[in-house]
Amino acid sequence: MTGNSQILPASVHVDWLRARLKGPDLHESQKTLAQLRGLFKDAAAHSALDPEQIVYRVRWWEPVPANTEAGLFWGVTEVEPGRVGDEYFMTRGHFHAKRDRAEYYGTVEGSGMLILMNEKRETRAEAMSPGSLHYIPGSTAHRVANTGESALVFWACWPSDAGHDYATIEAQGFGARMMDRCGLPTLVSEI
Ligand code: PAN
Ligand code: ZN
Repeated sequence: MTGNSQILPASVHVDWLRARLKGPDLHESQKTLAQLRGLFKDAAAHSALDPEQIVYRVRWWEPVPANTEAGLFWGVTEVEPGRVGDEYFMTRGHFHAKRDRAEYYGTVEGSGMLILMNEKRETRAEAMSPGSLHYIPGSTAHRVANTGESALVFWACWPSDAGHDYATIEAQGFGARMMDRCGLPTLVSEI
């Protein structure tokens, strides 16, 4: 065989202008309003909405098995525009199970807020707009709210051994919520 047998086509491609991932063996998940019961503050507003409404979709690539030490995953999340009462559609949010694992987010389309909370429950937000790059340090829970009128699309790159701890957020939430206040996205403390 010639040396060319070592040259393989890339298996996964990114449409950089729209961020979408294409390739075999990608993982996909989506969350509907029904699956996000209990996430939003206004339960009455939640039950008045179509339970089948999709809030967000994730497509991601695991080039190495989950929990592989020192590997990396790449994913793309699309959060639909919408609100439950005054609260913007958002992802569930999580700490990484291995607390010290960091992550990058990069915004491609739309506008939103990256909500970050440290282990002392101190909560802050970074504005997301096309091109914005966000470093999420270890020990920092992260959630994204779509504060715009169109889909919010961002890519993420995280360690393959990070894991996801959803239970802590399900039990305690974030220290603040991203709410529409007179048409402006506002971080409203839960305390
Ligand atoms: C992202 C998130 C994705 C969906 O890929 O998993 O945006 O949010 P939830 O996982 O909170 O539902 C990431 O942060 N990976 O680690
Ligand atoms: Zn993460």
